[in-house]
Amino acid sequence: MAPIDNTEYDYDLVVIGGGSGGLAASKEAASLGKKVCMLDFVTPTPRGISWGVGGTCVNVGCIPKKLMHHASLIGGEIEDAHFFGWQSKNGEPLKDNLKHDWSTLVTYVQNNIKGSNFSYRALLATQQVKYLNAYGTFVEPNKLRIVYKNSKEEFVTSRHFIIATGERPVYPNDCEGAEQYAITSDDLFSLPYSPGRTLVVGASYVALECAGFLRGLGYDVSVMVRSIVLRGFDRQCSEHVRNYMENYEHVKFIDRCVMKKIEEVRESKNGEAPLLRATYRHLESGEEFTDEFNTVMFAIGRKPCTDNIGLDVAGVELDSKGYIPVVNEQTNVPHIYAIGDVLQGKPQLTPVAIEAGVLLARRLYNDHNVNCDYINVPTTVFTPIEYGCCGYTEEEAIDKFGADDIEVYHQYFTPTEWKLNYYDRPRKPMNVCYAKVITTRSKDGDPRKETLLGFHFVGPNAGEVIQFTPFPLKMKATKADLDALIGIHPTCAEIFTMLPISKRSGKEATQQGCCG
Ligand code: FAD
Ligand code: NA7
Repeated sequence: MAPIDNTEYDYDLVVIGGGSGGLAASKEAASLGKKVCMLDFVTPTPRGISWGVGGTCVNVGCIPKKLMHHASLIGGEIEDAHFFGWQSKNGEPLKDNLKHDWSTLVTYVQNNIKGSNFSYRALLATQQVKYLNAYGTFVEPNKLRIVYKNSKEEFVTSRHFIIATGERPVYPNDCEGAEQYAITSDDLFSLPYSPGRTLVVGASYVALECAGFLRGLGYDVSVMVRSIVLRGFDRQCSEHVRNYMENYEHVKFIDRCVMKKIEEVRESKNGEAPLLRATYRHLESGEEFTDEFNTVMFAIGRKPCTDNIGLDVAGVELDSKGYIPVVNEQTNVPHIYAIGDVLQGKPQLTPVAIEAGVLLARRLYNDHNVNCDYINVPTTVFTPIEYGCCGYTEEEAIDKFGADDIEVYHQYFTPTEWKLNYYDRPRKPMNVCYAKVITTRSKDGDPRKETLLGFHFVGPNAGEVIQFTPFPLKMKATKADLDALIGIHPTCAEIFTMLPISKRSGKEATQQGCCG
């Protein structure tokens, strides 16, 4: 913790950034009796879009993404409803009478967001956090210049600071017309026109999730992949997600290509999408291709918002990419802390930012000593077939323990709800869901000696299924503990209680029966 300092300051704590981490830390510190100020300011996107307090998650991240993903899943359910007896009043399949309206979805999603912005402001007021909608920059190690939207300027001093400024999407610097004509996820959830034929550039989870729900809403969607999809996730599961999107959802994948130029063929008017011409290049052959899209969205990475907040003046060290190295959220400057997406090498997820913020405030102001545990953090990719995981990927386990010293148990399966007339269904074939558990290997095959290392689940409601898997991982439970669990039937999650087939055995891992 920071050394004792008897100087008088305006605040005990100033939090720069009012996203998931900043809100959590501010409220916790105020609840512990501290005088807290939280700054939150959104620099508009190149398209001029900005939003209210709450940061990425609630405005342009998790929440609108999950709602739009859900909108696309509803479409899939309606498509299947026929097999469950649902039809229009004149006896037609509902899917034959279906059309999605983008502007209705955007209106409801944006109303939901505005409701959250409002309740955050109200909560900050009742919890005695001074909220300023202004941009903060260090001018001295204990002093910030804060600038409001109307350019009014003030200065505040504080004993402690928490940097919680998050990240923003980047545009490529080698694609002509990118910033002028393309969007990022920061613009998508409030796009004022129906996106139409869409090209998503990038192959991370943000790219695949957005491509997935746009396709589910009925748009023609292509994804441009520079190298591999879902870098950092388990390779087998990542390719499985991609294959599902390609083969059953008919998302088009443009492999080994990068963007070169975007031109406007027809501008957006009367609430209609523009028409853009995209020129892209194959990385190996160098061959150039041209195609037309209504929307080009870059999801090629995000940059920490640390370059324009005077961290050099405060003396805070950054790594070469602008992330902040910390030890238990403390930077190299003892009274300045950092949480959330700006941290070097930590999972960039909302619950991680919240947990770090709350625990940091308790350690600073309540004599607590619990640190944020960044290991075994679960996550889910909300693609058309969802993918949830926690712990080691198969590649990481092989790297760490060696291929001979790990065991991989796996099983393809079909959710009960997908089994009616599966041969007529375009999207939900048999045995396309998949579960995999990675363990250490016991040479004598005794599951009591096989420690659990990782859980992977590809199927519906993956987040709900995977949520409790950090628990056995943190408890260092064994495969025998897992086998001893009794499932809830008929669910998808029960698959983890019956995984007898190891990859090494070479046995068929597709599911044949269903109830014993
Ligand atoms: P942020 O929430 O980004 O908040 C930072 C705030 O600080 C912003 O409001 C910013 O404008 C403000 N700010 C920046 N500089 C200044 C300054 N100098 N002065 C004042 N204010 C400033 N995570 C999940 O857990 N689950 C998901 O499903 C998920 N989906 C996502 C989908 C998308 C499309 C994206 C982009 C992200 C998603 N994430 C998801 C990640 C999650 O949104 C982030 O991990 C989380 O928001 C990080 O919180 P934070 O507090 O670090 O930063
Ligand atoms: P990520 O996870 O950093 O991934 C970037 C993706 O974009 C990845 O697939 C890259 O491919 C690809 N990429 C990067 N540059 C290019 C160019 N120039 N052309 C084509 N493709 C490119 O970024 P996200 O946008 O998903 O953000 C993730 C963050 O959002 C996460 O940290 C949370 O905070 C929320 P590569 O594998 O490098 O070839």
